Amino acid sequence: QRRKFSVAINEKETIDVCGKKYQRDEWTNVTPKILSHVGRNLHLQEKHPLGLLKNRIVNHFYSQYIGRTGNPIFSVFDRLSPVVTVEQNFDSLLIPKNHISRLKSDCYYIDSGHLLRAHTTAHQVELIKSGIDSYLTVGDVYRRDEIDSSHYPVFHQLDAARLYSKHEIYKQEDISGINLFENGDETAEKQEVHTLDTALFLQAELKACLEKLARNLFGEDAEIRWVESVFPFTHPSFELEVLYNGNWLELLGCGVMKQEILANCGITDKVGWAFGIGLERLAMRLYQIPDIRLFWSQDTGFLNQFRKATPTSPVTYKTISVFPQCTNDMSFWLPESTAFSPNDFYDLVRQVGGDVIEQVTLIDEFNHPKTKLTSHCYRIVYRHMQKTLTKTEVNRVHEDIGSEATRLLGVKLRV
Ligand code: FA5
Ligand code: MG
Repeated sequence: QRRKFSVAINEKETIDVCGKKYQRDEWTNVTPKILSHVGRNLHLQEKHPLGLLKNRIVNHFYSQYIGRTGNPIFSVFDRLSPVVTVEQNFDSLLIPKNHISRLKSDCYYIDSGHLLRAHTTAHQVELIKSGIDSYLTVGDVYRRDEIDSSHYPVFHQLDAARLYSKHEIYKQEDISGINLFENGDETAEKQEVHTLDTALFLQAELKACLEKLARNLFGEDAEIRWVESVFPFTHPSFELEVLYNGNWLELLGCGVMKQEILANCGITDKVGWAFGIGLERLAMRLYQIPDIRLFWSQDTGFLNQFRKATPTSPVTYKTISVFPQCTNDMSFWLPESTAFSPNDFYDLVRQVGGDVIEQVTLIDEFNHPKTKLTSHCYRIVYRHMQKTLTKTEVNRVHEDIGSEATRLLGVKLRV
């Protein structure tokens, strides 16, 4: 059965996403393959490992953070549309106009004004503007990236923010002499408008909150460490890492919210912190899931292992069976006149080959001294999750990739 590659990347005028039509323009780079993930909502499936993990984190926050009225402090938003504006994903978070994270080679744009969110932080400003002081958001996020067992172009994040007013920080009676703000200098520890006390309070609350979460998930004696980091929307910023099989694994990014963002939301009397966690990495660590593609599997051999689980039950995933890999290289000359990014090729490989593609790596680059042409050689590793692929099946997909790359990217195959 020959694979049909019917909806080519640039062949239709409009695209439908979540029931809305968008006019294609020069920014459009979202593929049908990527769009087929929109609406799967793995994080909303109660017995899916991502749904179990999400509920485990939500339950932790519900039980640990309770307000004066007895209600949870954090509200949960897990059904926000993954289609966001450039303003939401970038501008509202003070991400500079020329920041690399905005590039077409890194994001899935629907048109020049819309993209599939690259992080759940895209919802921060709308939620805070609507009057919410503490929230958790959970959702699918989309990034163009390399392909291997721990990178997939769609993954899930859980973001949180918490705001504090002066009387929530200083619980004593008379707080009239205390200021959250000053007209100072930015240092490694604080923003210019925060007093050092404000900044240190927020940093301590944030770290305590996340250490408690990490210990809930990984046990009291999990080895964790803080690493300084940089985000355009927080200062100071940190990453939390956990020791996993002898390697430090990055779990999340976080920091003290930039006061300018709160000011843009009309908030002048509160300060806050925020964080964003990648759910797949956590789930892989928690359930011993060896390959990120498994989260998308509809195979009962995978799903049934979680069917009886509750958010706190320990599940250790057992690999159903391992089928052999099949490796095939492809070399081509890059087009002379148009731009070419390896991510374009990675997308195309995924588009044509689907989930039988396990890895794609650029293994060789060569510049011809006379013609000035550049050639790339990619190694494509094929592996089916449920069966052994025959050489003929692999060759057929490999040839399809070659002819689609020729047709759509303008490359010239070398034989
Ligand atoms: C962010 O996305 C920030 N929005 C996080 C944040 C929120 C910082 C609020 C400060 C305040 P980053 O790109 O590092 O940051 O991604 C956050 C987490 O998502 C990572 O720590 C990692 O766990 C996960 N993640 C990132 N890229 C991938 C990927 N390609 N595959 C799987 N997980 C990933
Ligand atoms: Mg990071």
